[in-house]
Amino acid sequence: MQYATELETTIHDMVQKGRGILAADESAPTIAKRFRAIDVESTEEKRRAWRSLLVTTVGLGEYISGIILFEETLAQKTGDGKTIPEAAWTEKIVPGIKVDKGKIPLALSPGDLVTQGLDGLAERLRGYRQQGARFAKWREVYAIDQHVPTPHGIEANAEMLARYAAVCQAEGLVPIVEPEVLMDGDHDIDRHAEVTEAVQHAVFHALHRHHVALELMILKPNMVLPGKSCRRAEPDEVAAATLRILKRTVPAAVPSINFLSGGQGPEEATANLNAINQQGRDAPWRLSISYGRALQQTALQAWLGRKDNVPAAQQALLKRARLNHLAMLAKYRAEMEAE
Ligand code: 5MM
Repeated sequence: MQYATELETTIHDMVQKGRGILAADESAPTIAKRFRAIDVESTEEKRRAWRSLLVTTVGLGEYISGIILFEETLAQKTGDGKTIPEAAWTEKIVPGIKVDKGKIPLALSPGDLVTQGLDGLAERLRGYRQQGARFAKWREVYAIDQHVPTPHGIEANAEMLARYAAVCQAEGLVPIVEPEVLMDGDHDIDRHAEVTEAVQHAVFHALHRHHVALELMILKPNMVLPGKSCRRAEPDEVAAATLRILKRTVPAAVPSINFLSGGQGPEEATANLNAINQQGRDAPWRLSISYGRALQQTALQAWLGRKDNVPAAQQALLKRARLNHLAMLAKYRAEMEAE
């Protein structure tokens, strides 16, 4: 593989004990929704200010090894004139880029979704690399109801993820492969487990077909949880179900599994990660995070779009990052939230 050495270096810089990934790659509609919750209009300047705040948090690099950015952010600058990717790297946080173009219905397969963005991907990746991105991320989304995802939907999505990952490795960017089985619905944890197992199985089969080097990618899966309208599960139950499914489906060659938070509350996501690391001491992969909302939510609420709130927001971010760092080491306790 042409870029094997670069890919190995990126994996080395990103996959480290006690460090995880911050997902700050919200597309325009999603960041507008997050800002609306704090009464802030989503202008380019506000998005620049928010993402600058994240990457200029002093000490963040102790807990965070990678940040997923949105296309617009790659060219934006922090107050001292560094680009956002450069500012991230001053904390040894590897900058990466979300490269999918969002989900659409899968034609003739009612209820199934599929993600678009493969056309011209190699050219786009070359441009992102020049702007400082060293890894990429692509998300496929699977809703659950009685009829979906269908076996055909699962296969079609796996094919997309594998084709994306192969193009990334050919162009020298580490692929984060993100198949997200949604928590929305009233399904129980067993149904979520059943779908997650089928999805992961198909994804790894497709990655193999497309010659993707598993050592040079990162998996970003959902945890196995009951649907949002179902009863809540305790962290030990979530950890047992999640590890059971991942051990059945994810080869040991994958260096790291970085969970998405998927709508869990910040404390819930940290407690579940802690239980996963407690029960997963013998697991072959690192068990870490690639959280968006569960890392950013408390910081956004402290910021409220105001310059004078930047230090408080950075403290809030640092606190969540540190608590998740402890959860990666299986040393988190709920009492620490109040400290
Ligand atoms: C599932 O979403 C990813 C992880 O975020 P959470 O921890 O909040 O679940 C996240 O990287 C997501 O892919 C981005 O925010 C982009 O989402 P959109 O919907 O804007 O493409």
